[in-house]
Amino acid sequence: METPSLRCGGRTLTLEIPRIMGILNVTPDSFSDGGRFVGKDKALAHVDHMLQAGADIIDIGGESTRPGAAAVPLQEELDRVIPVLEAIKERFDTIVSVDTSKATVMREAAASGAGMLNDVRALCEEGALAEAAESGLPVCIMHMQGQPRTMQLEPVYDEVVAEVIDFFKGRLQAAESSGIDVNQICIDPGFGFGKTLCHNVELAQNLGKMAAIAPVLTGLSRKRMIAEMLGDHSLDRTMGSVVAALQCVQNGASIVRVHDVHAMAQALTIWQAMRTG
Ligand code: 7PJ
Repeated sequence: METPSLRCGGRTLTLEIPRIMGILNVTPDSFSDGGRFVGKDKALAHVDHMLQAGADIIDIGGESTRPGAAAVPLQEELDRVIPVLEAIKERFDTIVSVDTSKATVMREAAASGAGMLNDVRALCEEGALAEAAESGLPVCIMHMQGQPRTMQLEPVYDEVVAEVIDFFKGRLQAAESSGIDVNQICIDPGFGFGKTLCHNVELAQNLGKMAAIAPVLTGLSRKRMIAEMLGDHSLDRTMGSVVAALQCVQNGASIVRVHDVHAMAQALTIWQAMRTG
């Protein structure tokens, strides 16, 4: 099989080795680095740090989707994301992904040099399929049960893995019908988005089945599931997150979305060296 690669605007990202997507939150309320990178200078300093540490993609998010979070108005999301995106593109030669569900944000992001779209609502919002098609950019479509405000109240599945895979098949068809090149799509099981710890673990164990459909992206960095597995919500989640992400790679993930790029990059370097000799 040919190694998949993503055409990210002017750059190509091959997926023959695992890739790191570094998280840049530009929300005032994000759970782990809330408010820290809202200022442009701080955001740029953090991007510089993540790129030096080995990030292949920078993922900017202006809508908090943590459990319980409220919706963000369009203009506010544009004001948070677009100036930072422009500043990054001006200063760094890297692939910038934009974490959004809104068609207008996708359009503005593509016009401002974004190299990828990352949609936790899998292009289900009005106009999103058409904007993604128009942009020609790679898209990560994520599975979520419910909406952020209520999704963790009582997630229920008969067969979590089969249901998530069926969802991806449906969204891939919808994307293709809208003119999106299916080779430009990554899929993400959406850890913590309407899932219990058991659901999350079962999905992580079955990433290979998803990787047979499309390249898999996973994000579990610093999430509650890490604290739950450690049995302690007061502990630092960095080490747990790195190990969990590495296990996702082992199980078939091509891209890992992380806060702690330096630690992740070290883990992947050692993993590669020990595998390939
Ligand atoms: C994810 C995301 C994820 C993708 C967030 C957080 C919450 N995008 N955006 N996958 N999570 N593709 O980072 O904890 O898991 S926001």
